[in-house]
Amino acid sequence: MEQRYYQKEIECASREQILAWQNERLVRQVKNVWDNVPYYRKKMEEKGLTPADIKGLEDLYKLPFLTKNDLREAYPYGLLARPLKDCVRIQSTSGTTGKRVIAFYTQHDLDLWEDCCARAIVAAGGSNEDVCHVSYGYGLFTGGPGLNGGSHKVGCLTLPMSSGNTDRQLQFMVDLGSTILCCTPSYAAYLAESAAERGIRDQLKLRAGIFGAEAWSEQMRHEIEKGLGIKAYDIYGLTEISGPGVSFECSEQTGMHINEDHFIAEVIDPNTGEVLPEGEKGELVFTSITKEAFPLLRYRTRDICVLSRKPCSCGRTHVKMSRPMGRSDDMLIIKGVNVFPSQIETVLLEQGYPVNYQIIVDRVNNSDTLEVQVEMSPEMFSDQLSQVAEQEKQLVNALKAMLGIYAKVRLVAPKSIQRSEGKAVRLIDKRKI
Ligand code: DLL
Repeated sequence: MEQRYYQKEIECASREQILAWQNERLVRQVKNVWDNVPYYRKKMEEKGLTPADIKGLEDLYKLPFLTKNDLREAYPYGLLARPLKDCVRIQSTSGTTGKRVIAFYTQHDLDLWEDCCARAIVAAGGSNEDVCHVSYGYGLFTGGPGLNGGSHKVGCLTLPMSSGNTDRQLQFMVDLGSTILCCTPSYAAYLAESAAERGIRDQLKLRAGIFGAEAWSEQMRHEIEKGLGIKAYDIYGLTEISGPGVSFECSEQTGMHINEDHFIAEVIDPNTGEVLPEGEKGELVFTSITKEAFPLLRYRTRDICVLSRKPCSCGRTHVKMSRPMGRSDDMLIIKGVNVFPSQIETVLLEQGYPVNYQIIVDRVNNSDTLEVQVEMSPEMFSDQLSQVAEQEKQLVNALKAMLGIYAKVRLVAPKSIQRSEGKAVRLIDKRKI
């Protein structure tokens, strides 16, 4: 490969080499955290551990987990492993309840984060020939700054658009010939819809999209690819572990390669904490082995997924994670049944509905209720208004087959559900209000 930012010697390293890096870096990181983070040292002491007990990867399972709760307790500086004078940036989560999560970065941490994003852009075919249009939000959210830094490293002409102002987004895309689009999948779908409405779809030069930060399905990928005439790549990450680029898709698109030289991934049983073998579904846990300011050990992401070490045709050897199949804390319990919002989206898209919907959960007379409001496409709206009742019935049946419970379905007029410029808000659980 010609690209300047394809790190072949790292991304295609042998398994032995990767294990050697991880062993050495883990031992060093445990010592670093023990010496510099009293909060974590106390957690280790409570388990009767000292750094001498962690000799390599085989001892990783002994270390205590960290959870979002720990981050709240230690807020804001309690998990910092470097003096503030060495830190140059913070980023923060978009969380609306409780204390926000704040992650700290040294210059070295920013560099490695941007490297990870650069790898993702190159894996999506990006090079210094590209015009990279970054429509993730900038500011505290990691999406904009992460992809912006990665795009610079690859040498793309970088358009720091941030989210919102859709007319201006489309105008720049046309005028500057943007070739790569980075944003949330829901905003990509909205941009596709808006381009079609303005009749400018043919003037776009986009060929790839790097979409993540929220759950999206294979069907949604097809919708976006069709709407924008691109190949759509998934990218995953979380603020606590640096931001986007913890893992990313390559041309094979059978999972996202985790940057294993920086992050050790485990999948655990969310109920018992037991480490599960490769191929089993469970909660993803990360240990950051190269970060300086905010190194989290065994951080429980709450994202449910599967790891795979099957060889990849792209040549990369880093382990792949499936797209998250929901979050263990996003799971709804409705009338005692476990429901993941992603299951509802899958049904809607399979039945040919556009991606705009809202799930409303409530409790009436001590019983849970589930309502799904789904927007009709303009064609459905004008052609088949008389058939609405019939279509709603079909959807009720399809949802029942997937979820095992009754969901009330309401087909609503085009454009009546609010569009999102960042992460879409698709669930309103009135039981919690
Ligand atoms: O969403 C970082 C990011 C920005 C990733 C841009 C990709 C692109 P947070 O706001 O901290 O960070 O949210 C992290 O978002 O635990 C997942 O539940 C979810 N998430 C992130 N990427 C994906 C994805 C950013 N590709 C939380 N598919 C994570 C599904 C995702 N869920």
